[in-house]
Amino acid sequence: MGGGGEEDEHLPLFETKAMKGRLVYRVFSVTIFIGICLILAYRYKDELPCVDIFVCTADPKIEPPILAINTVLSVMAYNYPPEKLSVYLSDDGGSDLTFYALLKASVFSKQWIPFCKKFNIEPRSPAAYFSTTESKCASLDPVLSQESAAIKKLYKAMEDQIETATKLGHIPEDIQTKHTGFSEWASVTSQRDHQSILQIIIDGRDSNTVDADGCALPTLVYLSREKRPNHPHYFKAGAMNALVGILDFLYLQFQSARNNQLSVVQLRVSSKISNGQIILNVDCDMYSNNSDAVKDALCFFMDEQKGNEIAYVQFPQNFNNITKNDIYGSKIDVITKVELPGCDGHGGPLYIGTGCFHRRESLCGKKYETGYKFDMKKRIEGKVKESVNELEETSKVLANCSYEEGTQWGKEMGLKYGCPVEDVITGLSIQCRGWKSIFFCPERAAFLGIAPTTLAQMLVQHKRWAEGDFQILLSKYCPFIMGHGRISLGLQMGYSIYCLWAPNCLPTLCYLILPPLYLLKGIALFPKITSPWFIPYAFVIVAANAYYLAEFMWRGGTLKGWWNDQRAWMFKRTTSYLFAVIDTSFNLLGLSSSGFDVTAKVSEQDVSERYEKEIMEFGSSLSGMLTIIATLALLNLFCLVGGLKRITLNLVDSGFETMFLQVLVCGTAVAINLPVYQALFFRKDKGRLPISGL
Ligand SMILES: *[C@@H]1O[C@H](CO)[C@@H](O)[C@H](O)[C@H]1NC(C)=O
Ligand SMILES: CC(=O)N[C@H]1CO[C@H](CO)[C@@H](O)[C@@H]1O
Repeated sequence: MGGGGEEDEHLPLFETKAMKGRLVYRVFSVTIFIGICLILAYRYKDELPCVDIFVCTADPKIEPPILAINTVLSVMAYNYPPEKLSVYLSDDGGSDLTFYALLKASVFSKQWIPFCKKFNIEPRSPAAYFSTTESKCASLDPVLSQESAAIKKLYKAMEDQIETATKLGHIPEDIQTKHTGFSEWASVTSQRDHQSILQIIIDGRDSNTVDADGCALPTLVYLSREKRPNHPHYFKAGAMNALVGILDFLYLQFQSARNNQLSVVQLRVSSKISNGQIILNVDCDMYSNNSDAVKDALCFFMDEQKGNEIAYVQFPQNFNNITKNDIYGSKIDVITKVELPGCDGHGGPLYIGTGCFHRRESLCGKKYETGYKFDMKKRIEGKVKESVNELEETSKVLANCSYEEGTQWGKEMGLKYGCPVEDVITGLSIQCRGWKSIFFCPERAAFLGIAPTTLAQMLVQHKRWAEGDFQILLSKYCPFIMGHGRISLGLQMGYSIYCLWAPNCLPTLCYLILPPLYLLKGIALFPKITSPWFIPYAFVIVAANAYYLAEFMWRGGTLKGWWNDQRAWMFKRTTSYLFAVIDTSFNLLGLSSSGFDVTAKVSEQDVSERYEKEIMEFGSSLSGMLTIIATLALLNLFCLVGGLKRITLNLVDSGFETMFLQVLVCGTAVAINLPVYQALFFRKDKGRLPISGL
């Protein structure tokens, strides 16, 4: 000790430091927790509940059958006892092509599922698997590479057959004779006018139906509910409700209405066929990227202490085709990594319509009661003794138009009708009935979908969301009214972030129109740089943007991605949100009713190429929205040039000092609009902005 020099003597003998990477450690402990849950789940295999999976598709042109069956195959291959898994493809397009693709997929699944389980491959959507890991596996394991090549050949053959039929537009006669199901289409006049079509393609109860390894297969059902021109069909909410249903509705909430018919009215297709206690719903473009996701979700529902109050477990919406700098701001990372976890802390996230596990009862309208305990093991079986054909016949009627007449479907039961974001009000009502929900955002995405690849797709999608959320605000479902006293104030505010998206268009439009016009005229709108009132402006501008930038970068974004995100927000606000406000106002005045636009999931070759090069796709359609974007861009450019000229010619009193903020606002708008000028004046490709079209 004494041997050290002067300086050494003053050094402490030990010190305590906060550990770096506490976040990493927390994530690590969560994974260990999940691991332990999984081990428990493994130990109690018999106690696992049955899970029904609904895959929803709406239009075979926009969402091609091959996309839908890849999702179906990925969820059929979950690491979960197949006899406890049932997969329903809800085809609102009523297309025999989709049915044909599903038949093909059912045959292919007999090879695909054992292959997945044998080599534990991920992801289990064949298209995704063959496009990613193929090259890697070839060199590693000779057995795997050989089998993989064989499976790939089968997959390609199936894909070819489906694509040939899709190109042809109908199913060839010789194929039609191979399955009686096709005869249903003889009486289908159009997508909007047909009877219920229900086919149990794989009957999980049948011990003779096994995969190539002799293991059981999950039940696989094709459903296209009845549609008639004079019956409202309520889009996805209607499709989901035809499936949901409940058999063991013991609490008789609606008994006053129709006591004796109660059990009949609540029954819908899946409750009749499989009646799993847990329901997972995914959009047809969202394949499973983690074959253990079902078990992960069950860890929440099956927790002894807190599991009983959970109505749904929402996974974030992730995308597999986002480019590095995300030109359309699709990644919504700030929403999924900051806002929704925030809602989670206040009672639970919104239900966002896809990638969500539900407790069947809460979705069907049950109120939460303290002390409620549901025995996951207890499963009330449907009439399983019926033969497949009988079961098809008796289940089919449950998807008919007339079935919902005079019932609580769409009101107190199932998904709510009458709003473009039926999922959000459905989630809100579930929470108002006393249930909690969980937002689960694992590092590895559990579901991967397709993000918009053109500006038009993105703007249309956002118009629907913003319009739906704004309608909620103005309706009796307003979070502050309906949620008052039922959910926490924090959560009410959480909902209002989205409900207030649409009216955001007004201030944005003001900032994009007034400062440039006044700049051109030489009239000052903001304080001079030398004025003390300049300080709060400077502070708000710098601090708010710095904060948002930091938040964005912290979540793994790039600087350019942030800039693109700002542009995407500006476009959404000046077009999608504006149109949402206008349409909602018209709606309130009873002038028109809104429709539901499905966003296209496929794009032309050259469009994809431009998307990958991160060149914005304006295209020629949707001219209303594009006209606004181009006009605002040109207005700002013109006024900036005019205004700067006026300042440099000293036509304004102490020019820059007075006009600094206006030049800043206008200049930022011009900088952010650069791709618009490029598209207007310099680009020659098909994705440019046709000046003549404006
Ligand atoms: C999807 O799963 C794979 C593992 O198969 C993983 O490496 C990848 O990171 C996941 N994708 C996302 C976006 O999390
Ligand atoms: C980068 C990327 O993966 N892009 C893909 C996104 O999805 C579209 C539509 O399926 C594909 O065409 C792109 O190649």
